[in-house]
Amino acid sequence: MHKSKHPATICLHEGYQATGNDPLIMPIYQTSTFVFESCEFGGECFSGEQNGNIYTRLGNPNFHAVEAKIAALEGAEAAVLTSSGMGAIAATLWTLLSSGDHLIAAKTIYGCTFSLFSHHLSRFGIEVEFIDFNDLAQLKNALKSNTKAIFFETPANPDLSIYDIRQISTIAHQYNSEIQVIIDNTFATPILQQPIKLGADIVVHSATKALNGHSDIISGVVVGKAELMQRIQMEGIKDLTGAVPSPHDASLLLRGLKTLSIRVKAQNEQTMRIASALENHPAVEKVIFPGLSSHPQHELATQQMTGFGNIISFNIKGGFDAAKRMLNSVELCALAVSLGCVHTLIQHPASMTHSSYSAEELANAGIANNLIRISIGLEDYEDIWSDLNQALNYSQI
Ligand code: LCS
Repeated sequence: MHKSKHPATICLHEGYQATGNDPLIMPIYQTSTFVFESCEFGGECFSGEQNGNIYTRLGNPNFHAVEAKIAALEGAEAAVLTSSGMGAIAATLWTLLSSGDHLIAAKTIYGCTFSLFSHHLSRFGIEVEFIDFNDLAQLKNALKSNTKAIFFETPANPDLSIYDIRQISTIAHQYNSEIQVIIDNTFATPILQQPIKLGADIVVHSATKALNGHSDIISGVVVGKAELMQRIQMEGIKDLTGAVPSPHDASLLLRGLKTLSIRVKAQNEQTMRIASALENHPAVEKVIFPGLSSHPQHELATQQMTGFGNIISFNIKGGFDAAKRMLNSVELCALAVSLGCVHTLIQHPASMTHSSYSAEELANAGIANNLIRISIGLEDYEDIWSDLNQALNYSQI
């Protein structure tokens, strides 16, 4: 399909288009392997001379449909589907990095990504340096001849920091055009932000979140130049991690993606209203949401994104005890990790999603014990607010 279609149309039509007597909905290719019409054809599929299906760890028509849709949404050449967001990140880094290389990462990122970077990559001789990407002097000082990649989330999990993708990519590429700028675009989704168009090289997603939207699969995706995606597929996924999704999960993701654009827009609207209501609640010390003028990078978010997303973090008055009282008294909102889906989810980053950070690392990353993160879903605004309001009131008793 032509790439200039609008996002809502791409969400529905890209990747699989029924023609003739085809089923409207793509069938599920629930198979581990594919039959070769001849020995010669099989060999040519392996050598890359033929584009045929081989074995599901190397690709599957359901994966290709999802990959085409997400690549088109991100304005990129290609995408590779993985079994999880962590699979996407690991497959990318295992493909790009070798012992002796240097990775520059943001100090506030999802807990398991932080754990991979700080505890595990070092076991394989990779040096990781954590910085604040809003301080560009720190970035300039950190760049070295062995810097191979830069990694950050924007908005970041869970402090919703916004980083300037265009400026950071320019600085990195001016230093060395080979440096791969990797953006985790999970919070924004390609509906709100397209990092590759702003100069980044690679986008990764936890497709478990808004891309699928319904909390019924774990999945991930890597997006970027076709040649590099081919390497990530054939090295990072095929040989190094085996982080392959199932055809059934790919089919669920293909379905979830059909409503991505409309879900994101509807969730954005009510998240803005909830953020404003939280700002006026006496139990709340501070609301962190890029759509509020009080957010330190509100202007940048306005330029770089076309909406502010569905995640709000806030500090509650009364410390960890008040946070626990609130989280234990929500009724409609689910006390659960994950985000971006149609249900409203609420959780405590310091003891849950970011528990792999030590107390000192949490303080350095700005994740306090009274910080609560909410992912606003598609329930009616009045019902979400009524539940949050009663839980906030109860937290202060
Ligand atoms: N990147 C970001 C920004 C994430 O938030 C997550 C998971 C991942 C990558 C990893 O994706 P997964 O392997 O789970 O598909 N974040 C979670 C969170 O904040 N709550 O639960 C999971």
